[in-house]
Amino acid sequence: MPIPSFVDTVTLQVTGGRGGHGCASVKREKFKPLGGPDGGNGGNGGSVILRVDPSVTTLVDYHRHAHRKAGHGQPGKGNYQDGGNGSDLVLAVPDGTVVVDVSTGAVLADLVGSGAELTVAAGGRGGLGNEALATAARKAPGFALLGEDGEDRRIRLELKILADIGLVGFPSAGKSSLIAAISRARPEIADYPFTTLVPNLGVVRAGDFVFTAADVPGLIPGAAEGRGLGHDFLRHIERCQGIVHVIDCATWEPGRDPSGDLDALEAELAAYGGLEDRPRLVVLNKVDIPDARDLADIVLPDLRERGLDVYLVSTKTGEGLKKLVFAMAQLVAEHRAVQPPPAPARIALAPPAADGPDFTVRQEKDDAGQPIWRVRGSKPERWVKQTDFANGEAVGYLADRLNRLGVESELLALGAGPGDTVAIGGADAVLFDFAPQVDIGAELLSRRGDDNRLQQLRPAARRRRAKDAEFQARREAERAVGQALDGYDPGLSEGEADEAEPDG
Ligand SMILES: Nc1nc2c(ncn2[C@@H]2O[C@H](COP(=O)(O)OP(=O)(O)OP(=O)(O)O)[C@@H](O)[C@H]2O)c(=O)[nH]1
Ligand SMILES: [Mg+2]
Repeated sequence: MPIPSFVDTVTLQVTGGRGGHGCASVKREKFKPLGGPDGGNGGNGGSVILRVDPSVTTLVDYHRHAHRKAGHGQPGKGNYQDGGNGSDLVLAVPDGTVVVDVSTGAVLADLVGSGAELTVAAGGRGGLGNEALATAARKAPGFALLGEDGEDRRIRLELKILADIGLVGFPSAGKSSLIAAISRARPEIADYPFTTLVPNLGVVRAGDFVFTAADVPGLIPGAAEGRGLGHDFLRHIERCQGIVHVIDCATWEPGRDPSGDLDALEAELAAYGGLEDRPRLVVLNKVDIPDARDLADIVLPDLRERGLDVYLVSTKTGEGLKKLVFAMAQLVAEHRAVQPPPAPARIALAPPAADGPDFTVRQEKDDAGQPIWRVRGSKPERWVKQTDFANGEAVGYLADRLNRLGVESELLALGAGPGDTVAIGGADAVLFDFAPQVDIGAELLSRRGDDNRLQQLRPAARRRRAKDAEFQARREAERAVGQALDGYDPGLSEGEADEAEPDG
């Protein structure tokens, strides 16, 4: 299929850059063997950003390259060097681009006004290096955090033409001919229906006053049910300030007459909805043809009686066009006076509101019917992605963070037992065997210095303490006896005293 010259809707895959990994490194200096951690942080990945550029009028470029990626962040390096951030990818889009998330169907933004922008795929954060991870309790981390992947999203861009006046009519009524006659736009014109498949925009001058007009593909009765080209393209006239009905007075089609055509068009607009408040003008076209003029003269009083503003024109001879253009201009001017055009809106895609718990735990069953504890939450899921599972210390750090957030106590409270499967995340979840603190060890599930095993004495120490206590008691007793029998030597052997002395 040849690439159309005007693409008004396109689907894009956008991917933010990956964050650079943090670096785990130890400072090396002559005569200073243990210089401490000096690994720098990874740079953040670049984001994919849409920005309105008034000089861009179509989405055709996006048709060719449907996958757009921003730059990756650089990894951190030793000697405190942070990695560079990935470069953002700014995509210029036309004014009036609507951005839809394909997976949810939600409208992310309606980009109006020069410079309006939207971050559609945020870059991943860079991982912290071991220098940044060092704390008083963890002076020399032997690991660093991994950079996160950038966001990846499928979006659809839809161009809603921002015209002041929208021309609506049956196929071949002369809408494109009218645009061509009143502006410098040169749309395709032909005597077969549905010549126009995408809207044409024209800039119209009425004296000093300038406004824009756009035609849309022909409407036929039943468009709301999908007949003809359907009525989806009516979105282009949603933002028009006025609607002009273009009525063909020279059609040979049986059963059609200007009044009936007008009713059919209004019925389709009503089925589309939301356009009721737009002022209307009615154009009776092709009056250069004698039969058409007769017909126009017949229906004119009837239409005027209905309160409509009607113009007899011929796009071929130019008759009536000047009056029509000034009527359109007046309509636009009146509308602009009450409703000044909106100031360029700067839209940023806000992260979802961070209320509610940090994480949730739910019990599920896997395919084999075995219980799985699923942990969801932005923090735990992000932490898992930052973890280098080949590095035990990094895994310990992860366990430490999860524990501090309260994931482990929540699991225990809900009845999870050692060896149960814990999944952190959604479809791409990482699976763990649940191993509460005592089974895994201090390094993995508790903060340094907090390990409760330190509270329990080691067997050797316990034996020594017991022996010491025994000795002290005997000595006390002997001293008491010695005081009674003055001058008596208790006869304590040197070796025994020595053995009781040291303690770890
Ligand atoms: N005689 C005469 N013919 C006209 C006039 N205006 C348009 N036509 C003819 O009507 C036919 C259809 O005109 P278009 O401008 O393509 O009609 P359209 O409404 O854009 O049609 P679609 O794009 O198919 O919906 C062409 O053959 C034009 O030459 C007019 O004022 N007088
Ligand atoms: Mg046309």
